[in-house]
Amino acid sequence: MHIHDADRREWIAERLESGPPVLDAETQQRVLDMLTRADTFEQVIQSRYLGTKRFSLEGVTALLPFLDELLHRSADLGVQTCVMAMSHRGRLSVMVNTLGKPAADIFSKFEDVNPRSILGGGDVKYHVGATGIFHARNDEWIALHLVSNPSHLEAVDPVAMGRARAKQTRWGADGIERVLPVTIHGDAAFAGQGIWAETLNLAEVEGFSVGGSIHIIVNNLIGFTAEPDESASTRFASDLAHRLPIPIFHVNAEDPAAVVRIAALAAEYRSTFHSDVVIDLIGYRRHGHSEVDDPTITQPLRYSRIKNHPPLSELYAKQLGIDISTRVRELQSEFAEAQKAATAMQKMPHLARLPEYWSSFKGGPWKPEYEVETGLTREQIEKISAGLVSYPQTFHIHPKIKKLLEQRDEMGQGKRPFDYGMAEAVAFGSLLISGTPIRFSGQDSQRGTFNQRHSVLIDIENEQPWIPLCNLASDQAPFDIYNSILSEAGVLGFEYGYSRDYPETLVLWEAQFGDFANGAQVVIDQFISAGEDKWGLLSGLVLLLPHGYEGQGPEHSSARVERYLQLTAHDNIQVCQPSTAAQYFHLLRRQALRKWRKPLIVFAPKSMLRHPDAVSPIEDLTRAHFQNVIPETGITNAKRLLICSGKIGHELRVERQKRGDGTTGIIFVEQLYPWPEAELAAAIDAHPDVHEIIWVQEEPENMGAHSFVMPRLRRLTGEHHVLSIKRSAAASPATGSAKAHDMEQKTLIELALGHGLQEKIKK
Ligand SMILES: Cc1ncc(C[n+]2csc(CCOP(=O)(O)OP(=O)(O)O)c2C)c(N)n1
Repeated sequence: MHIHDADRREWIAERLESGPPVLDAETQQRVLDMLTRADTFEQVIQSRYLGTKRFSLEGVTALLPFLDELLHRSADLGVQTCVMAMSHRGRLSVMVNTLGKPAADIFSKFEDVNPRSILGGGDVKYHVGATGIFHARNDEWIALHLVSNPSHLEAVDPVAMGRARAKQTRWGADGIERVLPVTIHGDAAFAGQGIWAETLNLAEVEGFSVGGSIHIIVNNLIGFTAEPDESASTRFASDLAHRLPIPIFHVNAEDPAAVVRIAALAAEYRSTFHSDVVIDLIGYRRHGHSEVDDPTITQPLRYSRIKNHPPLSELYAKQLGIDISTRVRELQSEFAEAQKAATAMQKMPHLARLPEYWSSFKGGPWKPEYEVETGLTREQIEKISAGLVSYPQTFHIHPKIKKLLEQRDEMGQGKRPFDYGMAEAVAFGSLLISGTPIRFSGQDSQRGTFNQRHSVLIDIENEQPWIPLCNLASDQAPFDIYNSILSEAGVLGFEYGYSRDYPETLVLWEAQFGDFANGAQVVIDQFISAGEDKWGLLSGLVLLLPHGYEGQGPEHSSARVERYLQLTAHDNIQVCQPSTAAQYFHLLRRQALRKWRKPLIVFAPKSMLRHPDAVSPIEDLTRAHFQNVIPETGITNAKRLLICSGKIGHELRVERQKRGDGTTGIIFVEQLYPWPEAELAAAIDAHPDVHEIIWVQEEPENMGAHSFVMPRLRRLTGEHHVLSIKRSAAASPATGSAKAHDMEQKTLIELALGHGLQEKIKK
């Protein structure tokens, strides 16, 4: 009744008020068989692997007939792919009974065969992803993709939506008819986790909508040991979904006919209205949270009743008057055979197959052969720039934007150095023209938080948009840039998911300020940095994190460089801080053009956007590569070397010039990870008489790259005693006082450029 559209309410009422659900004999038999399989599967695991966790579905086994009917009906309605996400509860059963994975493959995970092959990597059996085929009764089939997920409940929700959106985009105009997203939740997690609320908020937003998804709460009325009133302030676990005008069906999981009816209705409603649908499937939990927990300690009365309550397969068989004992024995021996086969396995089977579009991309360690040239010719730059500064004659342009485009025009012609905004636009333009699609999202990203991007121009008389990057060439790839909802975890998870199913697209997510990315820490820790190690899954997602100490207080200074560096190992991610416009240009192009797909963390400029020392002549865009290290070339044979990353290097250069200092060299580390050992060694060796090497950073000692860089620099420089200059260790990233910031910054620079630091320290 909270759905404001009367047509939709009537649509539901008509179907629900047409009498009780009736299943034909064939469907009844099929449902009974599924319930029998579900119960027997769990019972076999319980007897064979006593004391291991499996997160049994018993008590809500009706999930299987629900999914079955949902998929059959969806196949009738044209669905060909289903992206499914679920947590631990019943996952193994869904893998076998819905995705059709061989039971032996699942049992092999219990046997934990060949552990040496995954030392330090891999994931537990109830988190790994799987792919399968669902054979529908209309002779069509649906490709099923069960998304890999971490233990962090609900974190997979936006990832699944992003994946579905990418698959829909691949499909083209009828993508939403062909690709169905389904998410399966626990009741406590659905009510409790904010990332889920963020994901729900994406449902109708342009750029993020997936034409409706089906959300199933496997509601066993308990969360580990917590009662429903301890998990939510609302009557139902599903009440959060009331924020959207979407149907919420509370379904008795002990009533198979009702379950099947609502499954069909959900598929039809989604297909008719392109709307989300929530199903609150209410049952119980037969065992403890996992099978090693004893639930009688916390819920003794409930569990003494559950002990005497027969499984649904038995109840339903009785209701239908069918004897299932022979079928149960058949299933028991089928699963026993599978278990025997699992014990003989030498290798852990792969449960998922990557789609064909991943075949040309590489993961694993970086190799020199992955490198590509990223420079453009002057003619190419001029041509792209001309497109970037053009707009229709009828377009009424804002006077400030007119001026900006005039300046960009001069940059394109080599008459004015490039700033970051234009460097980014030319990088994007060149990629689009050569066929790489671009998807970009973040808060206020179209204009740019720092008034630097202006990718979408607004007509001052009618507010119609004009997007130069969409109008460069008739055969160019699509450019999509979205101002996202005010969420970090939800949107970053979505973009990570999108990158998982569209490796050919350059996918970028921008934090408003880098600090805010820690609202999405779960996505960064659990998916972006660990996804390849745990699941062998790659992503080329770019995170743009504005970073730099500029006196704006504790929350607009640090993108937490240290966090990303701490997450690095096995070339899992790239961590870069491009210190010039041209470097940013090459970095973006490198990310798109290399076949090596690794997440890229970019500490992006703020004041550096307009710093005169950070602009680049057009020649730097025609150079071949991104430089992992920018060596000191202005001074030969420096006596002291300051090594740094990002904005502080420009401040040091400006001050050095003021002081007329001709003996201090400044080296920029542009890629912090993978650590550019050889390039940095060469940059240092170019100054054989150096007697002082100092790492300089703006961040406090316990933050920034300090603890990552120092041991590496010391190892690299051998006999040199490497010193460092940084703010004192602090609990908060930066001072709240602009004046205190200036004093601190001046001290840093004075320490760095005042000669004889070692002497001073000794004294
Ligand atoms: C974000 C997060 N917090 C805590 C946990 C630990 N945990 C695992 S399962 C669980 C209870 C989940 O209850 P519910 O969502 O109702 O699902 P059920 O296990 O009952 O199916 C908790 C608290 C977790 N996995 N993820």
